[in-house]
Amino acid sequence: MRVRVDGVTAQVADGASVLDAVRAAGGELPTLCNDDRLTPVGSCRTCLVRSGGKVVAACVTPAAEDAPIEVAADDLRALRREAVELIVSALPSYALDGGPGGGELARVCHSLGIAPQAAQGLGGRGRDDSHPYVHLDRDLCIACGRCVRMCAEVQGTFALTLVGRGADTVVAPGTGGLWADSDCVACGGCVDSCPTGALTEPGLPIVGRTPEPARTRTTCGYCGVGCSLDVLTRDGGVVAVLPDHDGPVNRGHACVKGRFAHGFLRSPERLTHPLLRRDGRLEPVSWREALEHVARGLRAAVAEGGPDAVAAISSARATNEENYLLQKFMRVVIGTNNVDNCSRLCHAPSAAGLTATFGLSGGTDCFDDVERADCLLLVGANPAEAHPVVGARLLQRVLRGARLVVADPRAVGLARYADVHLRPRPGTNVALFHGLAHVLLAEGLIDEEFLRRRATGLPELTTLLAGYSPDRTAAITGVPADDVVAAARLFGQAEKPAIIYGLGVTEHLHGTDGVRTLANLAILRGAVGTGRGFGVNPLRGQNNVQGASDMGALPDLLPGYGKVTDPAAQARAERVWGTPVPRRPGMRIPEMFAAARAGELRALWVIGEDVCATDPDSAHVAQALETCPLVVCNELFLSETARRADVVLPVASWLEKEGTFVNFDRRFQRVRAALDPPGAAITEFAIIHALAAVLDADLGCSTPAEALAECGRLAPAFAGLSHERLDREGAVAWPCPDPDRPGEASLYRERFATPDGLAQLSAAPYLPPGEQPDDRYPLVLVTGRRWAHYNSGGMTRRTDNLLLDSVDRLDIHPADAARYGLRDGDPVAVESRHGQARLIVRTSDAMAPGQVFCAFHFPASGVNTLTSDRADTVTSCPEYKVTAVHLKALNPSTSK
Ligand SMILES: Nc1nc2c(c(=O)[nH]1)N[C@H]1C(S)=C(S)[C@@H](COP(=O)(O)OP(=O)(O)OC[C@H]3O[C@@H](n4cnc5c(=O)[nH]c(N)nc54)[C@H](O)[C@@H]3O)O[C@H]1N2
Ligand SMILES: Nc1nc2c(c(=O)[nH]1)N[C@H]1C(S)=C(S)[C@@H](COP(=O)(O)OP(=O)(O)OC[C@H]3O[C@@H](n4cnc5c(=O)[nH]c(N)nc54)[C@H](O)[C@@H]3O)O[C@H]1N2
Ligand SMILES: [Mo]
Repeated sequence: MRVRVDGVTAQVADGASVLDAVRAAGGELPTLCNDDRLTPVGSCRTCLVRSGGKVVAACVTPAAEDAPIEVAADDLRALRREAVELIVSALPSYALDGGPGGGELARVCHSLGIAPQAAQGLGGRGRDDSHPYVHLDRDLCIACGRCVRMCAEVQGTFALTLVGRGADTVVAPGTGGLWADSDCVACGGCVDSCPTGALTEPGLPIVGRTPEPARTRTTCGYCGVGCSLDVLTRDGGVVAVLPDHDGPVNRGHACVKGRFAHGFLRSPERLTHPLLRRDGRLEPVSWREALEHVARGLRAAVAEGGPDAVAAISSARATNEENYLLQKFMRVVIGTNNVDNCSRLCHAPSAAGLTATFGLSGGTDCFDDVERADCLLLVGANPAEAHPVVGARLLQRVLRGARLVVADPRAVGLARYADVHLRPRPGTNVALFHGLAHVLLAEGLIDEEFLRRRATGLPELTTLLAGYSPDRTAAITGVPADDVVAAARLFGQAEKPAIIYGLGVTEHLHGTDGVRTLANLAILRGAVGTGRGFGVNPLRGQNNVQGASDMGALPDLLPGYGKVTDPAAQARAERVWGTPVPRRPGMRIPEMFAAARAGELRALWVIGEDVCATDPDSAHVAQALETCPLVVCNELFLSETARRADVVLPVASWLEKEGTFVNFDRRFQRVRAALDPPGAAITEFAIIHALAAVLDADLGCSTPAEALAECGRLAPAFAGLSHERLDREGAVAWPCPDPDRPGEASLYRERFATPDGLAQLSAAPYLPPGEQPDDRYPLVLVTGRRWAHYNSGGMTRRTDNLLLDSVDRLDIHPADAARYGLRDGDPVAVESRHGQARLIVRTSDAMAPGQVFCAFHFPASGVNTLTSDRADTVTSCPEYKVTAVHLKALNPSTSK
């Protein structure tokens, strides 16, 4: 549509507002209550213009071809000035202290010629500084409602409201009372949107004060969402971390971890020197001494047990380039395939299941496609807490009309918005998915044309599904038959269904079967590889768990997923590396510990994984480390694992190094150093090179950029990627074989990448979980995540997130709590067949009777002494989601 603004013509999209038209024509128009991320409300009158002869607020008025727009006329300027003067007059004198370079309000005032002295309010409404990250100065609030809309329309928490009347209107938590006691999940959206400084975070001074902080664009190093962030630094410290408005996944949003949890950087407990165990104690030593000790230990291990007596656990927290270099070190310098990463504990079943079903080891589609989905099937994932930015986008999709089916034993997060909430007994997914598939088939809700042309395995599956009627499914899973039917109909009748899933599918004895039988549902509907649906997408966990595996930090796969046993893949690697690569697949993480306990593993290098806190059956893990003659640990802190190591190497964190991460939907993004690492800490990249040098080896690729380039020569899927390209384009998805063509964000439009080009339906039968409750251990413990802490908690416990959540709690249904005589806040001993943990009781209606839930963010509580060594039969991913336990009240409330 063509619009005219003060005589200048411009093109805007249909439905554009007058404000859009003014901007398109290059006009300048101040705004206050407007934020492009939010629905406009037109309340502040700062953007008054004349359109079609009438004075209107530009942000809420649709532009029209036949309505010329006037902006610059003197009377309009005066109107705008009066509107803002009125707002400002009620504010205290310090409101405009930041000067013209200050906050948004100061800039607007400057542009309208309003002097700082216009702020003459008396104030006196007070502050709320109760929350660690969000502070409120009520006197600066102009009731524009941006924070309230941010909380509703972007975050979806609905924690804020406007209270009071007229000039006294002010933002407040909807629960009344203090901010700290509200539903706020500290995403920071309200602070980012506030134009006046009424909402601020501690540490972030009024902008405009000199010196301006330096700004570094990077990718978040917590979870796999891959939020693009701007890190503001000054004097060697972080001033603030702000979401990038153009971030491909986060689009101007963030969460409590990426946005606020950076305090660990300056923790006095940060490791700043290499440590070496002498006479049982870890003592600071020089890098030379530490590395020579490691080199001697590695040589001795190889001399005594051969190269396979050495193993490394690579880090999904570290960059692609570091993971690439480590697996190259193990394969080329040591000569073993004994390298693995925490994908083993997490989404190894996704990698195996999706490869078997569709051909590639990653989600099938680009997350943006979810915006078109009309039905979301969210299975065993709690994105509201574990992937908050994705969770927020999913919720907005639902609020705008998509149907939602949640399959999770707990009523958490998005479940309260679900059309149908399926609550299977933990460990019964395969039966549930077959039950859903049974209904799709029985009711003709399948895409026969797609199944004929693009899939295989239907006859076998059809035979199997005969045994999974809704009633039989209900008997196995505990989900009412009617709910199975209702959910299948919602999914089956949707035009563009989407499957999004998490660890509730993978961390089971039959996790790979779970992934494959879940994928069946998308195949039956023709909702994958057709652009019609959003396919099948795991919410991968760590910031770079996809990348660590992509880079070949796996015992059976080389960079780019060539099998170590495949002569063609071997030949490619050997051409690039110039040395033979070991042929025999290496050990997986649990096999490494078993080999250590058996005395066969003589050196273990653990990089950025706190195996003694987060691997299952942790008493046995500690035993393995005690038996292994050399344990080296790269860490930021003296973790449970570092404590037991012989050598501890201090490393740079994600905010202190260069490289790339791959997020959950296969996008490569740049990671950039915003700070120097503390003390003598250096990057893993530098450490691996330095150790190779002490061993008289040269790994080549001296910079991270060169390492990614070399990986691209070895792995065709990454050949089109480079740091320089990512600097230019921001994010690029793999497969990306060609530097001149975009990456393939949505896969399989022509054919699947399986050997026959077809999607493979799975007819795996339901098999029961490994752990079963009995009379002695009658409850089922599910473990998972809480929003404020991250995995081992090594980082988040060293930030003010500790003020948001300070203990590991055991969630329990009120009826079970009553049976055990437990009340909220009581300490409780949880005992399994493997160990004992100590937690604090929290009764919760979100729990089903007979089940309890806890996280594992406080190693001292001992949660992973409880979990068993049972693991997915295909990939060895631990059965973290099912442990039989019983409870013992430690301090019965009757005695209080
Ligand atoms: N705040 C925070 N965010 C994180 C992390 C963190 O520690 N803290 N960790 C990151 C990592 S490494 C990962 S892998 C991701 C994990 O992200 P998620 O996969 O979302 O995490 P979990 O909470 O472990 O498990 C998800 C859900 O599975 C459900 N579940 C358990 N058993 C079953 C079952 O048998 N069937 C079904 N259908 N559901 C079941 C649980 O009730 C739980 O709600 O989060 C990442 N993000
Ligand atoms: N009971 C139970 N246990 C679980 C799970 C569960 O659901 N239930 N989930 C499992 C899953 S999915 C995962 S992924 C694992 C995660 O388990 P871990 O990987 O052990 O946990 P993190 O806390 O993410 O990170 C481990 C350590 O890495 C360090 N670190 C951070 N950045 C870097 C870096 O750049 N370099 C180095 N060298 N170190 C760094 C941190 O200080 C921290 O101590 O936990 C698993 N454990
Ligand atoms: Mo994970």
